[in-house]
Amino acid sequence: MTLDKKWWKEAVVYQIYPRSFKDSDADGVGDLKGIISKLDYIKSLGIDVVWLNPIFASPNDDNGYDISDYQDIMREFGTMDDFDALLKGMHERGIKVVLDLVVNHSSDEHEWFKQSRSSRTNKYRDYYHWWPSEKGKPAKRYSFFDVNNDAWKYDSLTKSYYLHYFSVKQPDLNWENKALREEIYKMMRYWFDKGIDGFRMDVIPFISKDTTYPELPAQYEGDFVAYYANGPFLHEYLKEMNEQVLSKYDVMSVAEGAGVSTASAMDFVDADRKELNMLYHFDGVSLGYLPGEFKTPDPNGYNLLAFKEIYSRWDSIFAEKGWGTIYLGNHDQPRMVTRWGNDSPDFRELSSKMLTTFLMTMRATPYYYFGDELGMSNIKFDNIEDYRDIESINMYKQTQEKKGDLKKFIENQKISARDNGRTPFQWDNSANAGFTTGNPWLKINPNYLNVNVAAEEKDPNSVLNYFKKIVKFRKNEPALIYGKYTLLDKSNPDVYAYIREFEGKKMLVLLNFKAKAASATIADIDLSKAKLVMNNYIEEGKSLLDLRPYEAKIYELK
Ligand code: TEU
Repeated sequence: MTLDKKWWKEAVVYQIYPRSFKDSDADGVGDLKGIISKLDYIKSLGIDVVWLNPIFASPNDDNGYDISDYQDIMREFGTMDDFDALLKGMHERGIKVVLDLVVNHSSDEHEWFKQSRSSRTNKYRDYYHWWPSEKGKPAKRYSFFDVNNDAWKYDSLTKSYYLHYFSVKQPDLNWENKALREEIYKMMRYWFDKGIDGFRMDVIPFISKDTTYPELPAQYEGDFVAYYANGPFLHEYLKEMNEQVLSKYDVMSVAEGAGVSTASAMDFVDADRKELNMLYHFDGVSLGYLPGEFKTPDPNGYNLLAFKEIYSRWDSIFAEKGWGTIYLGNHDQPRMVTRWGNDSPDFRELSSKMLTTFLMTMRATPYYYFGDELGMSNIKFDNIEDYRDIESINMYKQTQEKKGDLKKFIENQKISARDNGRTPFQWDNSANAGFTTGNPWLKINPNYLNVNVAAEEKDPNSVLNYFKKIVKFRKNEPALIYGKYTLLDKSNPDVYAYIREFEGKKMLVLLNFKAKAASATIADIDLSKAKLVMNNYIEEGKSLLDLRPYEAKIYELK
């Protein structure tokens, strides 16, 4: 295997949700000046890249994923001068900055859409997807956020329907229109010329549409997401984007790979295809939900054997070329310790460290979500009134309209809702966890009194200090970055065991995913000279292959 070394393969990416990181002007919403005030904290983590969720002008129907001006900063977040200062501050600390490219759709308050909907002959009409009503209702398309999951909205001004895969205020942009694509490339160059280091590309697999809008083809059998991710000219557009923009800069690109499988992933990230560098998949984070239900956790929890199969399969496709990503949390996910670990008082810290060990020892670029380094957990709202996320609010309305079980809906959302991962960052045990002196836009987890930066910086055995330690360990250990991954003890239902090896060096990773003692079975590997180099327990355990609840161990094998 030829080793195609790249900085973005060796990086640890830290995702900041600006709305919830730090508020500097007491409006209860995080902002860029707030991030600037915490640059030294970010530096202290030892990470290399910061991914900021959308900071652009937006009415915030979907918290910034509905952009009304791609070259202006969201009013609540500050000004372009603030952004320039933030970028400078990050670069001075050797940290790269990746922004969020949301170009499958814009806000309906974008000037382009205002023009487009004003008349059927407006020059911006074909920047979006329209269906004239005299042709009847167009074929069903699924909308993630519409109360009726209907992706066509009738607009009386021109007696036409427009397409919106997400909320009604997020009309889909028409990438089949070259003039629109040129506008997007121009905007990307604007940000790259300012010095940003890459883009995370929001649902980029969805951008190409068959503009005859046929009925869902039979081979997709109700699987709209897979259909959306297989538009007719998707890869032509990504190649064009690379040729016209990405290839001109030393930058990274990562696709949010909704609808992308191991069968299609290389179409996006095979370097020979000159499209994108990386993508993140949804196979892992979808595990443990009941099929066909809205984000309904399986009462039996998730199956570790399936978890191991998914992450091993995604490693295997990049064995020779391409490159993977690894994450367990982001702004669309609940907190990883609640979803994948155990947020009870006995196990929250141990299982946070165990999950972090997994993320930092796989052969993929880790995308680590802010707050997980503290072991922040789900807030588990009891009332729909506490939610701010359009997805939770509209799906609750849908359940109400369908006379569904609202109590069950709320119970499910305690585990799976996106707002669980969006509660304000917990800085200290002062009012509002030090996030704001105003009224926070979203409630703060009451556990901030002991789960916070100030407390954990002082505790050598905190989740935070473990995070810093293992990030540093990974960055100094090429075997954990480029090393070959081999799954061990495949059928073990409790322990995830694997080897990472590079240039003769072997690292054994043992992770107990359960709240009980468990043992690994490892044959054909000489463990006689194994040296423990990382452990999430303070005291070393009694034997190498026996693990205590949620124990994570890394051994260097001579
Ligand atoms: O997410 C789109 C997406 O497909 C998944 O995140 C998921 O299906 C969605 O969150 C509904 O559960 C991206 C952004 O990450 C998300 O925050 C936005 O709401 C969405 O696109 C629209 O821009």
